[in-house]
Amino acid sequence: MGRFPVPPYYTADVVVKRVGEEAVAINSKGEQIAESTDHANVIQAAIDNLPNGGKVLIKSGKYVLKSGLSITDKNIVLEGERFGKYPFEEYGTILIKAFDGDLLTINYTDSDNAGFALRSLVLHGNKGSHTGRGLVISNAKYFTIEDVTVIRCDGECLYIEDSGVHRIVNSRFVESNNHVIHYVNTGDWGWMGIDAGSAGTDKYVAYLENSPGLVINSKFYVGYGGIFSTGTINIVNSWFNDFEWVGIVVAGANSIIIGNIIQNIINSAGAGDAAGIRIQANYVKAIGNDIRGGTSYNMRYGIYEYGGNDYSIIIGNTIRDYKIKAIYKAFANSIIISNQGYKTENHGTATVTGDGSTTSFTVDVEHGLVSDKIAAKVALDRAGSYKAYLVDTDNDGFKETLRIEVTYDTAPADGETCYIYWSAEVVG
Ligand SMILES: [Ca+2]
Repeated sequence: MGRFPVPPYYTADVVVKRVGEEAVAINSKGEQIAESTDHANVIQAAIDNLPNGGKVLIKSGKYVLKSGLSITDKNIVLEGERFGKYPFEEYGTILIKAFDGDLLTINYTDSDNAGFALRSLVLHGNKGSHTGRGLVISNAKYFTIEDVTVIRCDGECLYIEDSGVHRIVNSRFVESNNHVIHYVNTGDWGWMGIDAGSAGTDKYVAYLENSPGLVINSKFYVGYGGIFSTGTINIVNSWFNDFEWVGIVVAGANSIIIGNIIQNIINSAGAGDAAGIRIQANYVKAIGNDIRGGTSYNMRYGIYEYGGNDYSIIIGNTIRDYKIKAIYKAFANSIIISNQGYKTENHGTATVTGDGSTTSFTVDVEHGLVSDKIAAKVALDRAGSYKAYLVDTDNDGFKETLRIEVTYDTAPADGETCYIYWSAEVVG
């Protein structure tokens, strides 16, 4: 194999490309630094030849890896060419795993001097044939993963431990026999526009241990659960679909779950606590989420409070298709108001019709609230007095009726309609 000139539009320190059965690596002087039918060796040689701050561009094509790739203590960019169709497109850079072990490992001795970027790559794990994880990162900070796909891994597609500040943007992590994404002791991260799904049996799409971060405009689907987080997490405007037990488990205090769509909680095992959102930490806020259990599925609760925690704020959620109750309140000091599917406030208008002589009337209204520990207000549209109290008219132990006894100062005229305005609110 001869030398290949590097055209000036290759803005990289080393370019790797497929030529026949081989992969070749060419440096910025146009010198070929590696060539082999063992494509992993060529890509690894390209990485190893790079100075800090350098970039490897792996040209579009399929590269079959017979061993794992690693980046150790190097601040570099590893970049492919944008992939087209998912998953077996002809126009992108695809690294296909043909060995047992982790596909790409990145780690640093000193996380304060860490930092790298991965862009426009497909890491293909081949989970039916080979064990191991996809992308494994340790002790790193200040990194960016953009337009990267990691698919079909036997272990986690993305595993990050003991790491810090980073962003993952417009990337996909799909199909694992384990959790699809797994973080351990990794904080200050953000995912924006990621797509992750198809976890292994009883596994989560994202399992986050002591790893606080932010999720925005992302998509999670198919698994035992969507996200499980023991660290403080903010999940904003994201979409969760098709889970066996739960959409989101919030086990980190002060987390905020806002504006998400959570749907299709299957619960084929019939778990008594299957829910859209499960809150098991203090000071969690669940605001403006749309939770739909799925009409043919078996979600028990929309939002479920669990354990010895407290002080949730649950406001303005829309909850549908639950089997037992929209919200299971277990905490003494939660604030739960203005949720669709879980009425804590209600109001209405009742009427009585005069006959010219009667001054006292009794009307029953159904308050429609989730509790019968309520306070009510009443206003009459003409002078008079009233008393209002709760009654269990059907003797089922729940006082569903607000009874209002009215005595007007003067008898309404025969045929006169008098209006009684009421409102009621749960207080316990
Ligand atoms: Ca009743």
